[in-house]
Amino acid sequence: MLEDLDNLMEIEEIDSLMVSGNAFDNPDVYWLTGFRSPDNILCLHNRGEETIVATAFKTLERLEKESFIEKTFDLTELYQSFMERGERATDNPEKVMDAVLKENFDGEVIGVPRRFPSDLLIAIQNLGCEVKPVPDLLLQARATKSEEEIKMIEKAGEATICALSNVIELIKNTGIGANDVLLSDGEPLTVRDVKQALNHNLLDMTAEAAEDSIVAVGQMGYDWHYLGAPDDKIKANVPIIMDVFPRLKIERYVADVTRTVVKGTPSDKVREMFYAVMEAGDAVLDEMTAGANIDDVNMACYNTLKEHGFGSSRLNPGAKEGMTHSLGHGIGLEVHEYPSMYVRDGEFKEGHVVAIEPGVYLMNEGGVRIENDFVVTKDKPKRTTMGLEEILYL
Ligand SMILES: [Mn+2]
Repeated sequence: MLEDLDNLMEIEEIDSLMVSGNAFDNPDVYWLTGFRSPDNILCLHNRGEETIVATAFKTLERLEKESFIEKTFDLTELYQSFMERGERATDNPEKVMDAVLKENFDGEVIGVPRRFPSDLLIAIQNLGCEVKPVPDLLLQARATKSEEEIKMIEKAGEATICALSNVIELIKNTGIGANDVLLSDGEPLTVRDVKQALNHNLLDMTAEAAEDSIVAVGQMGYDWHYLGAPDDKIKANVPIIMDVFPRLKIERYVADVTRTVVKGTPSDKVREMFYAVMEAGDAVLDEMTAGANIDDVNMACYNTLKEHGFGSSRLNPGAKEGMTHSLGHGIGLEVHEYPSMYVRDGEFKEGHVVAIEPGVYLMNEGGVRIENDFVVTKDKPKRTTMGLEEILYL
């Protein structure tokens, strides 16, 4: 949360944090300002003070109306002086930085996140400031969500479940043709059709696929990040993994949901995979509470799968089958945020919002994955992606 920023800066021993970019190419900027604009701005957060945004012209006026920033630094005159010489601000990073820092910074160390423009970085250093990379700081601050943020993630979750429900209905209403290919209105149903249907449904709820969606049919699902090629045919009697991670167009928060369905009859093995994955997910929820060790929660999942005869790369790094990816990840403005589940010594905190995605992958069967999003609380985690329970075959 924004409130955590000053503490994290103190731990890193930085006096100020500088962030540059725009809401659409840098989620840190949107998170820090609430300014949804394609215009690049410069944010300076002096420890213990309000964030200052330096910008010019109409962007400044819009920022004052649309963002939650209360302190601004007007660069209009400086930019005009560049224009008089036929130059732009980007031709003069040192002059811009000099103006901003002279007026707004009297500390020593400026922290910069992983995403920071190299020309600005060199300019600050040339001006004699000490620069410290703090690649994790904003990720850590963003990991714990405010009530407002959780509401937006819930909204993204509702849109995702709704879109997935409609697409599952579409698959359910198909016929089965030669070679088990599903037929919709007599035509083979393809991954292109399913993704188009997903995208239309999401747009109706002012959300859109953040990047792409995964629609993996049968053995293709063995590779858990196989996106699905447009011409892949949707088939009966094999698992169809649909992993959808859309972003709300206005609020910009995401959800991440996976369902695996079979039209027709699943093999006995796929049935076993499905129930093992369901149980592993439940075991995680029993453990995942504020203060719980991340490794312990991981183990609840992997040990449950092991009891069902499925391996994992966590228990055996050489594993080729079983659960060969991480338990999940934080979500927020991006599909992959902190907390990371790869870490062994971290703990879950109240307000973490995580996508938990147990899955089992076998070369000959494909994959089964079930993914839902949860808010970590002092008690049981609160699920934000309600609906579509227990679906295996249609
Ligand atoms: Mn995920």
